[in-house]
Amino acid sequence: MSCIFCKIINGEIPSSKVYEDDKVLAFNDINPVAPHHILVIPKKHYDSIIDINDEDMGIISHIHSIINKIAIEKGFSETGFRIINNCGDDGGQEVKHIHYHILAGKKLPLYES
Ligand code: IU
Repeated sequence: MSCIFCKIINGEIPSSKVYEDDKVLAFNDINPVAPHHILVIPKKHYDSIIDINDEDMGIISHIHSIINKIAIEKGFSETGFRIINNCGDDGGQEVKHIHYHILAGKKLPLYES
């Protein structure tokens, strides 16, 4: 198993945990691009959204409910924040284990093209 995020999930590689339950893990990004930069990932490996079938799509709803929880707990819900899911090479996805970025703590620039 070579997936680096799977190794973070099973504790082979340490992470700065923000939240964990039986289905998801949230941790601080090692290379933050904003004052707060958190990644939320499912514990089950999927390369990207394209690999999640209708039956398993509930995990995306769960991830979003955890993003809400984190945003409220950390106060991002007051100031605003951004959720990003890069998908595939052209989408800028470097780690092929689906993950949602939460960016907060500054006024974020509008999208780059
Ligand atoms: P991307 O959407 O695949 O481009 O984002 C991958 C993110 O994973 C990126 O922000 C990295 O800094 C982050 N990351 C990490 O937090 N810990 C790691 O061990 C590795 C990447 I590799």
